[in-house]
Amino acid sequence: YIRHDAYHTYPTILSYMNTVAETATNADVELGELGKSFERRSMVYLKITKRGGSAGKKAIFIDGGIHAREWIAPAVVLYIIDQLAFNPYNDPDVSLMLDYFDWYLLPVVNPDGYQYSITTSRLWRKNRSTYSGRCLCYGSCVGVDLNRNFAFNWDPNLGGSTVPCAETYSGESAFSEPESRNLGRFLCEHGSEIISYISFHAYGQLWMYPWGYTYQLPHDYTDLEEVATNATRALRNVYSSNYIVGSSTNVLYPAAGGTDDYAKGQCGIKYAYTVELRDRGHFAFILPQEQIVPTADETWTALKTLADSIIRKE
Ligand code: 0X9
Ligand code: ZN
Repeated sequence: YIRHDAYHTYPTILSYMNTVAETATNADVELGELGKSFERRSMVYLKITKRGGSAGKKAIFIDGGIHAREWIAPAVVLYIIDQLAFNPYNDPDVSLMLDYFDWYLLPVVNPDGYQYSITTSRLWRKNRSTYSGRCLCYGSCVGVDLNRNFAFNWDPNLGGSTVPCAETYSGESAFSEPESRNLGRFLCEHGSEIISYISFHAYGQLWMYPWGYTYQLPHDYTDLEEVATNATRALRNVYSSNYIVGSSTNVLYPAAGGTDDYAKGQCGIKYAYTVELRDRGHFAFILPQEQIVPTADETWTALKTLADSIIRKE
């Protein structure tokens, strides 16, 4: 098993996921692969369902670690996996969550970048792709910002960059990267089944919904706003962490090519969110390990309320 008060390498995360798939006591757990990363790492997810079938249920898809240095995001996804698969606190809400939804959990969208941020460069953000033809300015032009690479209103000049060395390089074209292609394909293949997509990032304590590519709001934004407001209210009740709710362009900045816009705009997933976890800038990306469990705890509470709010609305 795995400690939740420490960050883990990608190989450790993979072996934990294998263990969960074999030993889960509270649900059926299936291991799946979205495809391979640029460096040929396996992008592994878990599907967690109620014992004895899931016919016709809606699903909730959760990911983390699309940005390498945001270590709290994979850690929170692992904590959620643990709660759903083992229900260690015998929480009666968990069976409700499994009664109503199937769960897809992808802890690390960007395993190459994540591993690189552990072994070599703590503040790495992008993936680790290299292509012949990309310039070698300033000695290093490795990597694309995967959250600028999704094919819905893709625009490298809108919160991204056409410069390969930039931190927010959007890529040569939409879906130029295997990681974004793999995730995008899965989301749209399961688009009619998935009712909510939640992507964990850090930091800033923001619970954001689309759009990121425009200041305009989705036609159903009041539904997204209501569910997010309920979730963050519940979150606040745990350790008094304040979250701001709003569309990502309005509460953060415009940026096209994100996963949330793609999930909603291209795949038709109604409740699409990007969540910036703790903190508000004190430790920033270097969130101490002591804060993993409290962050995961409050986020888990938010997630229960989110699921419950969706049940009651739909
Ligand atoms: O810029 C991002 O990709 C996200 N913030 S972060 O500091 N974690 O890098 C926010 C993405 C919000 N969603 C869209 N812009 N679509
Ligand atoms: Zn991020």
